[in-house]
Amino acid sequence: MAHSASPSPDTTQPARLSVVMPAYNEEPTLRESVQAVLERVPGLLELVLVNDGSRDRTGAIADQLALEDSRVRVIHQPRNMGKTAALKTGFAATRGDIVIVQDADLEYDPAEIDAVVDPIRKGFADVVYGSRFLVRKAARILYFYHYIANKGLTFCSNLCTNLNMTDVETCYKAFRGEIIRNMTITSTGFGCEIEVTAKVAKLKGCRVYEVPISYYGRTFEEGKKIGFKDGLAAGWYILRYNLFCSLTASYTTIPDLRHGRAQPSAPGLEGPARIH
Ligand SMILES: Nc1nc2c(ncn2[C@@H]2O[C@H](COP(=O)(O)OP(=O)(O)O)[C@@H](O)[C@H]2O)c(=O)[nH]1
Ligand SMILES: [Mg+2]
Repeated sequence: MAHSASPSPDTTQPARLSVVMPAYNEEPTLRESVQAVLERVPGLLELVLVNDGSRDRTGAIADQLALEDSRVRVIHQPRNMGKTAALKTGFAATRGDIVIVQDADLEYDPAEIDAVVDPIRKGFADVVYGSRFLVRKAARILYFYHYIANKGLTFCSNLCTNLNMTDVETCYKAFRGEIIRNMTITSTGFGCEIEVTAKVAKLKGCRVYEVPISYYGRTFEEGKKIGFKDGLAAGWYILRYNLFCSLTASYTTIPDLRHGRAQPSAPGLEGPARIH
């Protein structure tokens, strides 16, 4: 099915979901992560798995998973290029009405994806972030300095975007497909978290929501890789993408957000213009 920059949602069909999973040396957790997505995500159209030049068996496991389930599509980056580059490749390959990111390391539970994308499915949101800092269920207690760094980055990002977010660095970012597929992404490393947020904020009329999620964080010993340098880079990206990047430079085609609106007609999120 073709996608344009401004599709009208088909209100008779359930919204189809693309999950993008970047994976770099995730041999121990990849199979379980993929299976969790396949089993626990309703309305899953495809899982676009991007093997980011891994040096372990990630690529071979990914190919095997694609043989086992036709919803799994694997893309191999020619060499390790970082999470942002992997996501960029993955986003471009998606075909779903809704696109969400899922890391390959089991820090986030795919069973919660349905709740994260729910405001988009119901026509209330264009973008939803899963927040680890809203009222939540289970959350592993980990590094305090990471928490401070994350809060600091979120605060500075909010100052520039004027969006009152609680967790800009979250993995769970969900978008109406035409928004993320039309977005230009030029940062590297883990820069996408800041860049994407800044570019979403530039879109007039873009309705951004947060949904509380659980967080099963891992330690550096268990494989966490993001570090101090990534935090510094994020600080620079906040300035670069908020102050020195225009709306037209942020999108190949600026998505038309007039479609798919819904107004609450009753308590809860039931609205007349549900996407499904
Ligand atoms: N660290 C790192 N992660 C990558 C890279 N390419 C893809 N990824 C994937 O990006 C996701 C997030 O990585 P992780 O180290 O867990 O970062 P964090 O959870 O944001 O601290 C995982 O699924 C990684 O496998 C890369 O070059 N470096
Ligand atoms: Mg992680």
